[in-house]
Amino acid sequence: SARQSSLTYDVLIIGAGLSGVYSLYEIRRRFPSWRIKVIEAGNDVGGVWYWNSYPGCQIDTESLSYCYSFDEELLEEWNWKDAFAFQPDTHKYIQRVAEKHNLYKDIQFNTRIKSAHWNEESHTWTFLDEQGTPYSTRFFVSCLGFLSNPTLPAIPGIENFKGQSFHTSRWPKNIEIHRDFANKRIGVIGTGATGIQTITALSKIENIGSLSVFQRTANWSAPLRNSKITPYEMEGYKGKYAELFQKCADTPTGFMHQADPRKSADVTDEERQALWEKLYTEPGFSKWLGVFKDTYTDRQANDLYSKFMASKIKARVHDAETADSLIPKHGYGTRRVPLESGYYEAFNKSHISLVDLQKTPITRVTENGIETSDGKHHVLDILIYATGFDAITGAFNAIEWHAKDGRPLIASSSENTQQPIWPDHRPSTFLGIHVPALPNTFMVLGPHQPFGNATRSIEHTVGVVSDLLQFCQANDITRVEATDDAVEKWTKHVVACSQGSMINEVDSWMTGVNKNVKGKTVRSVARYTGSVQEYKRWCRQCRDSGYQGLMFASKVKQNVG
Ligand code: NA7
Repeated sequence: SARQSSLTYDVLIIGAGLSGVYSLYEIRRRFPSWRIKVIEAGNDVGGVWYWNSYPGCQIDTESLSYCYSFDEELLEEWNWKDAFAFQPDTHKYIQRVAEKHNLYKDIQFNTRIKSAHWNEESHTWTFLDEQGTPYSTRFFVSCLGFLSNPTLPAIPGIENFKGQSFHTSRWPKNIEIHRDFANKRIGVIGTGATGIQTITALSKIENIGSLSVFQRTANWSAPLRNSKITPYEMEGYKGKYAELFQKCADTPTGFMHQADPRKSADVTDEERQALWEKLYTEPGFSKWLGVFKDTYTDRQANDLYSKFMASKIKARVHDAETADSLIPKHGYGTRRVPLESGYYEAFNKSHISLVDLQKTPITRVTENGIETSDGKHHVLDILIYATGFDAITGAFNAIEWHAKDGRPLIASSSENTQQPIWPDHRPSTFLGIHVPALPNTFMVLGPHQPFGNATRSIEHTVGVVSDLLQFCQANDITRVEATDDAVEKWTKHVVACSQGSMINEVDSWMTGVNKNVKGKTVRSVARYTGSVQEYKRWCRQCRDSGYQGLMFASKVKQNVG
């Protein structure tokens, strides 16, 4: 590799979750002589599976289809205990990957990056951590994660609460629920995938005092239907991994599930009902992704399915008013569908209550509880914020960027008042990998990457990035940047693919809205919803055309781009 004395690393990776761990493995494998480093804010590998250790935290994707496919030996070795693994197991799995491939030695933990400066003279990035320690690198691989920057609710008085309070992704490691939550009055704000898992888990702890659920928007949730995997079954699955990964490669999302090719109206009422009932009894995302193909594009089709799902909720919740509050007003599946294991039944317990914030919004948090607009004071000992994340662009927003032209990435500041590269948190990218004005930056699981199974997506993208690095190495290229044309063309394509989907009509982290984050109020298209196959085709075409859409330059040779 072309080295310069001032350069500390050839590749710096930020984040040691599933993206960062695999990036380190693969880039080191392909470039054995390069100096590669991973910087991680937490004190272990795992990313979301490190940070989110709240009770009941588990995956809604089949673990067999979510794990890495690259290491056949590990597939043979690893035994999943549950069809949908709980967080401790997924975390152990990622630790095992890091141990097996001796990755820990190149990962620096407990280090949070605060700023990034591009140096045009040297074609390098300089990152500064919280302590001001610099890390210089030629190439930067962003593995920052799309749900890694937690947000607290913008509610008056949250700083006044005197009891214990924390965000679900910052669950205190020393809590023993049976002991510490005994007879306590607990409040949970938020009913997304995290809130639903937390609430369900807490509802199964017999000795808690009370549980108050503060729900602003009801979410459509449906049964996960988890099951144990016996050692005998696991042996059988090991022979079928190749087939399973192929199946995932053939679906538009990388999940094992895909839509029924028929439209809702192509079949009789009875046939429709029969498919829905069947999906309802199946495990996993099939009741989100396995439905008739027009369910999220045709309002009537969606209404029918929403009614079916509403009837399921009504049948499970005894109190009619509570059931009514738990049934969402938006169409089924237009937000991420959280999967549950007894969520609705929780509300049949006398010590668990739902506070419908549509009817009685929170007015403020007090020293010992929450006050709602009806004047009621909900007294609490423990307050849990399941209030989600500054998603997708949020981890980028936590770093102060100094692009090639000095522009900030997302937020302007008093020191830097220039128009940001992503105004209103709206991303523009090339292939969801390249960011305008941030040369030598490659995103894994960044904005505009395909919606779907994260690990399948990671393995593909890291391959694309590694191919590009190989091209750079072979041609002594020290600077890579997407052209404005390529960014415009791809970003337009991403937006075009999203059109016609009902998902765009609803605020959620998937449409880039979070009212707890300053300026994040405009809906944007943050993920690519053309198919994974189409995405791969774009990436292949870019490479096979000799990287059309990218500009190259070299500090070693004459400029080559
Ligand atoms: P989500 O899905 O963003 O859910 C956050 C929840 O917190 C949601 O119910 C919000 O209500 C609620 N929230 C946020 N701010 C407030 C305020 N100020 N007042 C009341 N309620 C509030 O995050 P999750 O962690 O559950 O899930 C994130 C993803 O992780 C998930 O989809 C999986 O893919 C894994 P709102 O809906 O905004 O009205």
